[in-house]
Amino acid sequence: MKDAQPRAIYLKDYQQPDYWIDTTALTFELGEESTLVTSTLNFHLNESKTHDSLPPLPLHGTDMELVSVAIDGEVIPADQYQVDKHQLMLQPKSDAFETTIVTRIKPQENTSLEGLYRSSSMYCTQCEAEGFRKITYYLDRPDVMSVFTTTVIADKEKYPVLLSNGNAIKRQELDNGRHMVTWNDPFKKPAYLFALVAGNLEFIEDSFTTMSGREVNLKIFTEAHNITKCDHAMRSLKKAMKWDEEVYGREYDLDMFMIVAVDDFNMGAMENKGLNIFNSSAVLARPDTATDAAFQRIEAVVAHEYFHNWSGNRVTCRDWFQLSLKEGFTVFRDAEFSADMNSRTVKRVEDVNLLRSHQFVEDAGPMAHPIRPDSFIEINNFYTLTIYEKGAEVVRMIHNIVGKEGFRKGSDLYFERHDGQAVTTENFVSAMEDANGVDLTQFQRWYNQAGTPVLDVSDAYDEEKQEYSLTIKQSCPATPGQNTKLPFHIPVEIGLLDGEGEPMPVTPDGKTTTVLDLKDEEQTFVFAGMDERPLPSLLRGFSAPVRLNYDYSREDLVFLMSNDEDGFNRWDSCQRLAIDVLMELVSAIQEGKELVVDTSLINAYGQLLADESLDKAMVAEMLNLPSETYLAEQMDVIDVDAIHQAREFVKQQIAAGLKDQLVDTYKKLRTDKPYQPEAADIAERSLKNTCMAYLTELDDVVGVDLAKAQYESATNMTDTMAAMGCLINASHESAAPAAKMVLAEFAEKWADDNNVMDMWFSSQAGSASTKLETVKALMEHPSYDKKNPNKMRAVVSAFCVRNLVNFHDLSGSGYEFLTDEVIRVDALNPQMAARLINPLTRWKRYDEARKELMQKALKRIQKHELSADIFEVVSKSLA
Ligand code: B3K
Ligand code: ZN
Repeated sequence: MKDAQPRAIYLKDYQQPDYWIDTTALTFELGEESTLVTSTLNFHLNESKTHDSLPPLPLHGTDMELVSVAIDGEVIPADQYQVDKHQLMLQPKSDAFETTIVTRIKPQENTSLEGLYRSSSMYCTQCEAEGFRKITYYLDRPDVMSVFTTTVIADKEKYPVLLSNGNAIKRQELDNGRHMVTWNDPFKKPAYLFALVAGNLEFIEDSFTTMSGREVNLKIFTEAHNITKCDHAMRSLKKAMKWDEEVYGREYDLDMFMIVAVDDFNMGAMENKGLNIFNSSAVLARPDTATDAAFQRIEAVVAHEYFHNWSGNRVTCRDWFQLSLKEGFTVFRDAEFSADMNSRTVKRVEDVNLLRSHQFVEDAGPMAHPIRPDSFIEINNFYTLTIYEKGAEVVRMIHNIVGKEGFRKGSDLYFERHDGQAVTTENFVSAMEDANGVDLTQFQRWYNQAGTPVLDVSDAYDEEKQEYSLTIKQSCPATPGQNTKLPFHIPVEIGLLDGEGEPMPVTPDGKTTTVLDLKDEEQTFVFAGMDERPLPSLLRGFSAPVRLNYDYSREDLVFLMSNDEDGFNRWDSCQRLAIDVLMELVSAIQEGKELVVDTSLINAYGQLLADESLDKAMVAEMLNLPSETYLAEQMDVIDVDAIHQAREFVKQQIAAGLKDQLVDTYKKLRTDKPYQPEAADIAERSLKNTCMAYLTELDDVVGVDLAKAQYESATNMTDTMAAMGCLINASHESAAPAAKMVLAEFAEKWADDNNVMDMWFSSQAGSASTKLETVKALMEHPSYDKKNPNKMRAVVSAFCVRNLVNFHDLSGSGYEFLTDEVIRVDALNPQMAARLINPLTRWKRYDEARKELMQKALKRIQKHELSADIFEVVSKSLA
């Protein structure tokens, strides 16, 4: 370890700071060698705390050189303050005072991508969660909110664009070819929302008139070679601004809103006040460079960051245990936005897929935590699917409990009550309760208890009484530090179908769908007036983030697939059927039995293809077999080889059984319409490319020829990538030469486009047909960059997360590879290392041989000098 073992901090220890900061004035002198930061802070004593005498003032600060400290204009000699690796301790002499602190930092050498750093030719910042303390000494905690004024001084030729939060209030030419711009942000904010950008950037510009008639100037900045790829992000921003006014009554509050695209970024984007900084992969798109998925992701991320202006910035978090207050709520908001802009059911299916394949795994693993954790060692490890996606599910449940109008009343009250404050998840729930007169006391357990609840459902029909009853039992597995759980309040939306597939009334007033409020460990719900035994449609719309067991027969599932009025459950029934068939094959493989695919699955798929009245995007979703990751989730001891083999076998059988229909559908959907990233067109491309993927599974030239032809004639990146992906994935020999040719041609054409090359890398690294040696060779490719997070995600994570058979190779070579990478990256960028290591933390789920190898890998990492990030993950995984 670098220092003493990092220690956990606890929510129960939260205390307000002894001092508040009213104003923060910063001056940055950006130099080629180092940057000088001068901060002038106005403090006052926190009167709500009792003090015998003036308490000391510890300021956070790390990785910087302290040049000088002054209080109220007087320089303090070094023996009157203490400074160490993590803080600067001052002793105030009055209850209101001004500090002036000068520090020197080296952004050029900052590879952690936290604080102020360089990305290609520019300077940029990332301060959430605790990056501001790498810039200057400060009370770097979200409950300390202050008004910021920022002056940036830099060489004018190299850095003509100098940006910070708020409005530019002064510009000036200086000596030696330098210039200076001063920005002021009138809204009080915590330091994690501070941003600075300096570079030779171009921009596109637009404007938005808010609901009260104010004109807001919108700008998207990027390096010159990417300027033609910003239009989609701009359109998305304007849609998001309008939607937030219409749906939440939220208006933008500054005269200017800016987005900057940077290539080196640890996550997707950051909601800094008025100056969002984005991973270039979440902004840049042109039909020839980005897929439908990228277009949709950009729309969602732009909206997400914009929505934070209210849910996160105007009302922020009291401490980092409250992270889901802003993230869960904002993910819910962006999901609803995307649902309104595109297809609601498809969006729901995508989100539930992500949750079930990845968040459920997290919730069952060594890092499991409630959406409001009660302790952590390194907060960066808690930007998780649990905080974000499960957090959004919890907000969605509240939305469904109080209804759409009730939710709006609740959010209005929340924003009005807490504008300008740093608050807790309880404050959010209270606003919802107070605005609606509901009691969410038991519901709050969702915030404090980790783990995915399990519902076991059984039913009975009493013909004489004409009564149908559903008995639901809930339980929740133990998670680290929480052995037993209290019952959750779980809203279970259901419907009942009669023998003809018609919906039956389930409420006294004749509604065909209803929500059962499950609050006890076991509850029975009785439905009267049932003249036949119904088939239940359970957990409609995935009304709660739980696993649900009910003993459906395959016939039941096929029946629900075509008759359920709930679109989400039609998809889910199809998934359940596919899982059932696939898991039967997994057992057959393990027992060395002959493999036979149940024709009910193939027939059901055939019907989906035949029914032209269905939404094409949904058909594509239904034809997509559950991922290997999700299938792994279904097994007590994961058998990656059997899963892969079973899934490949089913794909081939489907392709063989439905070949003509697949070719037909493919041909019908081929078009030369100009590309539009609109729902209907996306749906058509998605179904067409799904058909092609099946056809390339067949050991004949039909699919390969289609894919080659599509690659050659494609007019957009969606079709190009789909064709290339099919050729890479095809396991049979006839596809190999075409795949090789296409990969070479693609790499030559797109060598200079980082984001496009990321797709080239990841489609190979994530494919089961790519062996570890090839992955290592990819990392020597001239377009690879060993320090760039997008490249690491495209190669290392794609291999370890998606290419399961090769990563889990019994030789242990995949684990060795990841171990080496984690150790290498941890020394540069701990946040990234802690993301990469994730697949190793799941070792308990594998067979003895793999368990041992994975544990050995974790122990090898543990022997190194580690960041707090990796220390926490490794020690919790081995505990
Ligand atoms: N709030 C940022 C995430 C910051 C992550 C810091 N490790 C992006 C977002 O959720 O909008
Ligand atoms: Zn967010």
